[in-house]
Amino acid sequence: MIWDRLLRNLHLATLAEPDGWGTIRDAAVAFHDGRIAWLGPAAELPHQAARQVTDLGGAWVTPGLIDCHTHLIFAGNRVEEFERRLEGVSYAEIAARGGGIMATVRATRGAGLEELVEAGRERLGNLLREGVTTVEIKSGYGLDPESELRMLRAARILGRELPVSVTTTFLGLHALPPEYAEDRAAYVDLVAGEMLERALAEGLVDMVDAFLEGIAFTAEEVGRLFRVAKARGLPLRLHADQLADGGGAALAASFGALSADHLEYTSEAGVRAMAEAGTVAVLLPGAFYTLRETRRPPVEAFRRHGVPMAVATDVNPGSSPLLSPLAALNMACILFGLRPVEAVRGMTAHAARALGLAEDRGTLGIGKRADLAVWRIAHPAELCYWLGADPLELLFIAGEPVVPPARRIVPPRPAALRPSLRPAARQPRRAPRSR
Ligand code: DI6
Ligand code: FE
Repeated sequence: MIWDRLLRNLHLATLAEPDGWGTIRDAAVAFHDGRIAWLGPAAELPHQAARQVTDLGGAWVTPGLIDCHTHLIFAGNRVEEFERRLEGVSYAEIAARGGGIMATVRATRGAGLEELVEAGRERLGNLLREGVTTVEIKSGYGLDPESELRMLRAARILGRELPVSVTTTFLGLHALPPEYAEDRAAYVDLVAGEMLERALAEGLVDMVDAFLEGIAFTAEEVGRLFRVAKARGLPLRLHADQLADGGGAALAASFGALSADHLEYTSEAGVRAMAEAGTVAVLLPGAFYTLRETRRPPVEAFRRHGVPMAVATDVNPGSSPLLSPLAALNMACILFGLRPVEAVRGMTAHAARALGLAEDRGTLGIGKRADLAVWRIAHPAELCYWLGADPLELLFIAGEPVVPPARRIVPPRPAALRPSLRPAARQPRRAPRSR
């Protein structure tokens, strides 16, 4: 057999050990058919030909990063809400007054498929630029059947268009749309019924998520959706215990959810339930930082009970306008006290587990998907250390080299810039570009 590609002159952090980086200095890696066919110390490299040989000049190589929790498809942004929060109005108050998530829902309902794809593509480019090779994208800013489907279609299009793998999550229970204010049960029925059915029929759903919180949905409402989803064999996630202890961690565990996410207010009993169920704790320091929270997730208890911790950006226009996975790693260390190796494992091995993909990716080993990030650093802990550095040199996705796109901010679109200030119906479907 001739390998497709051989990488030489590199150091590896495989993340394949339960603790530690899984370091192999002076290593080599071979790919075949998009998978890792061999890896180890260069001195032990078998005599085998490769179609292409790439010298990485002493760079460090890690698994491609996995951003396992994002809401990166949406229209408009919420900069005016950012300003109001800085004046002291809380996230929950803004939501209660019809702003917050609902402001983005109005903008997203008024946006066409192409506009959603374009905005998502630019945001996703920022993630690739920092080493992401797999990303999860949630719906949840449509909250009606057509708009939820449009968001999920946009996510699928991005997955086909870009080299990155996209996993979709249906988040119909994100906020209660005002048209159902008097009949919550009818909305839950719509989500668990028509919306989920149609999204499944189009092949748009890899997982199901919900927002369990005082400002969102109750345990009973989430349970109704989860029972339906579980009966359909769908993996579950849950936004849990972000603003208060709503018993979300234990609820997620009781359904055997892949992950419970946020978890600032999770109790020891919740942690224990997650440990027993094998549910991953997804930590989202960008939301903690943006909302200036002070209550930290129970990291020490997760360690003690052996709950795997993942780290993600939670990219969204309200609580985490964070387009930098490396900044999320830094925040996980500085704000939550993770060790750098825990943070990086949280965006590789444990993130893969939160997406049900641990067999396939998230660590480097023979047979794993050849998704690798090549970094210009002298030690992998530097991925957590620098803020605002641009250390990525190259990606390999399914064995193919991908030159990361230039770092770009989302170009301003005047008509969509302040969506909450104008009714959705009057928004042009395609706003004029101004670059
Ligand atoms: N938790 C979050 O962090 C996002 N959704 C959620 O349930 C925030 C969504 C937003 O504010 O737009
Ligand atoms: Fe979220």
